[in-house]
Amino acid sequence: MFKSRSQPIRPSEITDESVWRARRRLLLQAPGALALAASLPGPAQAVPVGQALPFTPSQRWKLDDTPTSESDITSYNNFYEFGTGKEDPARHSGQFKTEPWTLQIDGLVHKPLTLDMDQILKLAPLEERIYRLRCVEAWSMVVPWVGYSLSALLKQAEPQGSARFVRFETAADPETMPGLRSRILNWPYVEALRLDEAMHPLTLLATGLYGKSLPVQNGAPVRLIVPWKYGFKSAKSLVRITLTDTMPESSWMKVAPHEYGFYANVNPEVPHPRWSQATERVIGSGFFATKKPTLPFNGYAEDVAGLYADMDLRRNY
Ligand SMILES: Nc1nc2c(c(=O)[nH]1)N[C@H]1C(S)=C(S)[C@@H](COP(=O)(O)O)O[C@H]1N2
Ligand SMILES: [Mo]
Repeated sequence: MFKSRSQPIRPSEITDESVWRARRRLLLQAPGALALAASLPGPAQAVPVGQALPFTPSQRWKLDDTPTSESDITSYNNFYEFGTGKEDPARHSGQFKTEPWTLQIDGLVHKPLTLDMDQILKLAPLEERIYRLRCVEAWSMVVPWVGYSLSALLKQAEPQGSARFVRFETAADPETMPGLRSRILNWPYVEALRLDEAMHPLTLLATGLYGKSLPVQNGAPVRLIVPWKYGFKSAKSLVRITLTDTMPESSWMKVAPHEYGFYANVNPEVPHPRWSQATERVIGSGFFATKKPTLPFNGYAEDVAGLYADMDLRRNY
């Protein structure tokens, strides 16, 4: 049943991590795990926030680090459409409607698509991938996302030979997003990737976290996750994906071009103009927050450094 988001999520609805861990062990052990999970009440037209999703744990992308607690992941957010404070997105997103939802794929493609959430969820098998999310503000989290490679979706649309970039546009509803009253960014929030970055298997189209559909504050119902780049590239609540032949201007490039470049690859050697990027504060480590050294490409250099082989990463930040 679709739950009206005007009511706050009760603590009892939030899966305790131990439950998630036990469920995950079960999924890892059972060979018919996906079939079993798929027999759980499947997504109807509506995609309620916090609904269990059928997934198989990724064998390839799973950090050994302990995931950040679900309560930290869902209460410490950047989602400026709902305000600039870390607690604003959880507090002020109750009116936002994630159903019905459509995601449009257009531009330089042979097959433009308009998909509803049911179609998005069924387009490819859902995987759980445990990624690090590194914000440009020098904090990080470890998040068990649910989703599949964005490439699966892009392939369905059949990119044309002339396509070189992918532009991501996100929801902008002034009625339900109080942050739009602020001019801190110009709305809608826009991000972009080069086509080869967008097609890289690490680039995730995420529909859930901790085994359940995304809470609004984390980008419901469907968002982008690009784990080797600063978090701002990972656009939330996607409504449109457009393939182009020219480099799109992202919202952050527009507002502060000297601070936020197109690439935004995590790079501990290139400080932000106002602070260092050499270390990061690990969210959830309590009052005595631990700091850890930031890794090139957020630890994914082996997977993605080849994409930038002949580029000066100091200039192309
Ligand atoms: N539409 C939209 N997407 C967004 C943002 C935003 O303000 N609006 N903030 C970005 C930033 S700066 C970060 S760090 C991540 C945070 O994702 P999380 O709240 O799920 O941890 O979302 C990114 N995606
Ligand atoms: Mo961020």
